[in-house]
Formats: sequence, structure tokens, C-alpha cells
Amino acid sequence: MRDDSRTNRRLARTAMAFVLAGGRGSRLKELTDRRAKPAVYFGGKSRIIDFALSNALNSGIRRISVATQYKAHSLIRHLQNGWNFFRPERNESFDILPASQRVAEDKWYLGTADAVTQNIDIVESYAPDYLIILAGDHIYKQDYELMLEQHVSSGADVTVGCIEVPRMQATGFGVMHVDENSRIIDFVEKPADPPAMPGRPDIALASMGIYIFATKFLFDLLRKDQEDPNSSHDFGKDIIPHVVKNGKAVAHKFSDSCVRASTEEEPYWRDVGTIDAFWEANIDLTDFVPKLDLYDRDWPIWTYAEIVPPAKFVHDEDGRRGAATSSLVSGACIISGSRVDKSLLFTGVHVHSYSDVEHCVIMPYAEVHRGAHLKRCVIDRGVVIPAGLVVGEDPELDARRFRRSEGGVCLITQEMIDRL
Ligand code: ADQ
Ligand code: ADP
Repeated sequence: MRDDSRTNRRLARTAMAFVLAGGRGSRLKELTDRRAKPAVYFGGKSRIIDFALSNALNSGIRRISVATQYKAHSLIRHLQNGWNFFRPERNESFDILPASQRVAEDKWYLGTADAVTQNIDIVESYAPDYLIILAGDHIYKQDYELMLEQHVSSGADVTVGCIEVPRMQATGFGVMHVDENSRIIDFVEKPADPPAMPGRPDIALASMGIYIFATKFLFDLLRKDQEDPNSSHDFGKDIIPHVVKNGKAVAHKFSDSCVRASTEEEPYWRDVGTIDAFWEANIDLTDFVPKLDLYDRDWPIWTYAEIVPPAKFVHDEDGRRGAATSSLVSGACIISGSRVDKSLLFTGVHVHSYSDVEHCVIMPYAEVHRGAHLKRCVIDRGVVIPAGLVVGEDPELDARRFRRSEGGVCLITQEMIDRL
């Protein structure tokens, strides 16, 4: 049974989630050539943005805005297909806000804060008391109602979600110092030499890029920021450091609101910003007991899924078994006379006879022709793998043909196959 704070959801109903989904995610290389990082497939069935959106929905939030910019077509199509069930007559809203030069003819969204500033009129028309600013590109499960409760009871001007990370990994994050009351006393965006937590030389306290503000407080700040010629109009670079210096910024520990089966379970939050991190977070889901539970019916990850026939596993005409073990296989997949192990197959993937697929993430409607041997690959949507292709045996050959990561994972797109 959930306790009262989880069933009342009073604060969540007065809040709007504003999801920043405009970044490219350039470290994902060719995976984000044609789609923004939030639209990249994850977990056998979903897209990355579904996690932040599902968290908002499961937290009781019924007003959501998504700001898009870079290569937004695939993302917008996904949102229109899967997230179209909000109803104005129930005081719900779901707005897709493409950077469309709303403020001036020559201005796209200049930074993350500007993505909010340019839509102040739209947000104000719904009059939410609180704004929860989220990034659309992280994998985690979090109950934002609990973070809202802390925000209100602490009297903070801004509450920043934070997580402990190994110090050397903190160079890509905002890093903060907090006092004994969790008040943020210092905040540096992407420091080259991240400051450690007191008494813990190997750990830094990193911002998750999740912020809660009272709407009015934030909009006053954004209007001032818009006039500031020295501002880059970014939350991490400008807005948060400004509040830390001139107001009351408070840190909210992810472990206080992350959704998990028991407090023994480690809080799970992943950036999946690189090919290696992306591959690993996907393949981890094939573990006997994965660190991220996609099967928790109390905290479902909603997505758009096409209505397709079931996955099918068949003996081929020579009587070879078609089987998948320790794998996540979506609808409309056909595995015929081949072996699939420790892999994720999204909708409509075909694996033909005599093939061997291991530790692979295969996106929708890709096809693996006969006798291919694939290990540690990420295969983009619709890629046709030619018969007999071998990947994962010869690192030098792989690096010449495909995008081979530091961790030895090969990203394969159709353009790379066409060049073979
Ligand atoms: P980064 O993730 O590096 O750091 P950024 O690239 O600005 O910050 O992206 C934040 C979010 O905004 C992403 O979801 C991205 O897709 C989106 N975004 C980027 N530019 C946008 C634009 N012009 N319009 C709309 N959306 C846009 C931030 C914080 C750090 C924090 C990390 C946590 O600045 O302090 O530690 O997030 O990952
Ligand atoms: P998704 O991201 O949903 O998997 P696709 O990979 O089919 O979608 O396409 C991503 C984006 O690239 C879409 O905006 C689509 O319109 C565009 N696109 C798809 N195929 C091509 C192509 N061959 N050339 C140019 N753009 C394409």
C-alpha cells in the first residue's frame, strides 16, 4: 500500500513538468544524426524521454510541456502517437513546444533557460503554482511529488535534484557543496577538477538537471536573465548559480524520492550519453535481476507501441532451433533458426537462420540475414545486415567499418553497411 503522500498528490496537481528535450546528445554519434537524444530507443520498447514523462505521470502531474529543438521530427511523432491522452476538460495538458522563433525572428532557443523563457506565455495560461524542470534524456524512476513536498516545506527558491557520483565522472555535471541543512552554498557547472564531498575525497555531489521553482519566482528571474547581455540563458551556467548566490537553493537527494522495491536497492539513474553507457544500460536489463525494474506495475513506463503481431520463434526448414535466451524481445520480431542471447530486439526485428546474436541492441525493423555473427553491437532502426557479416571478432576491422567505441561496442547504421 502506498502512504498518504503517494495517494494525495496534491502538490503534483498544482505543478507543471517542463521537459527539456532539445539537445542532440552528440556523444551518441550516428544514433543522434537524425533524431534528438530523448527520441533514441531504450529498453526494448521505449524511448529515452518516456522515463521522465512516465515519472511525471506516475507522480500525479497532469500538465506537461516538452521543449524540442534539434532534429525533433522523430520525437514529435513519438509524443503525438504515445502521449496524446491528456484532456483539457480534466484540467490536463500536454504541449509540444518546438523552438519556432516565438520571441524574435532571429532567435532559436539560446539555452535551456531560454527554452522556458520563450514559452512563458503558454505556461502562464495554465497558471501552475510550481514548475518542475526536467531533462528528457535520463533513465531513472523518481517520485517528483516527494521532491515537491521538500521544496514547499524548506521554503527554497529552487530545489535541485542531486546524486552522488564518483568525483572523476563529475566533470560533465553541475557540482555543488551543501551545508548541514542541504542548502547549496556553492555550485560550479562542469568543473575540470570537481570538488569532493566533505570527508569523501572520491565522491562529488552532482546536479541531475532537475529543478523545482515556484512559477512566479522563476519567471521574474527569467525576464531579468533575458535582459542580461552576459548570460548564456542556461540553467546550469546562469540561473542556478545566480539563485545559489542571491537566494535560497536547496539540494534534494535522489535517494529520498527514487522509486525502488526496497531501500536496500541502489538508486538507479543513468545518463546513457555515450555509446558505451547506452549499450551497457540496455544490456543490463537482460540480467537475471536487473538494477532497473521495467516490470513494476506500480510505476509503469508508458510509451507508444505499435499494434503488431506477437514475437515468433521458429525452427527453420533445416530444423534449426530459433531461440532467444536472457533477452528482451518486442512484438513482430521473428527469430528463425538462429541464436539470440543477452540482447534486446525492438519491434519487428528479423533474425534469419544460422545467425548468432549476442550482447546486441537491435532497433525496430532491422533485419539480420543468414549466417551473420554479431557481438556487442548497437544496430540502428531498419538496418539490413548482410548475410555472413561478422562483427565483434576483429577489433581493427570493426573500427574501420563501423563506429567502434572505447568499450569495444560497434554502432552500425545503414550508411556504414552501404559503404562496405
Ligand atoms: P547538460 O545535460 O550538459 O547539463 P544541456 O546540454 O543543457 O545540459 O542539456 C540539458 C537538457 O536540456 C537536455 O535534456 C537537453 O536535451 C535539453 N536541451 C539542451 N539545449 C536545449 C535547447 N536549446 N532547447 C531545449 N532543450 C534543450 C545539465 C546541467 C548540469 C547537470 C546535468 C545533469 O546543466 O548542471 O549536472 O544536466 O545531466
Ligand atoms: P525514428 O527516430 O523514429 O527511428 P527514423 O530513424 O525512421 O525514425 O527517422 C528519424 C528521422 O530521420 C525522422 O525525422 C525521419 O523523417 C528522418 N529520416 C528517416 N530516414 C531518412 C532518410 N533516409 N533521409 C533523411 N531523413 C530521414
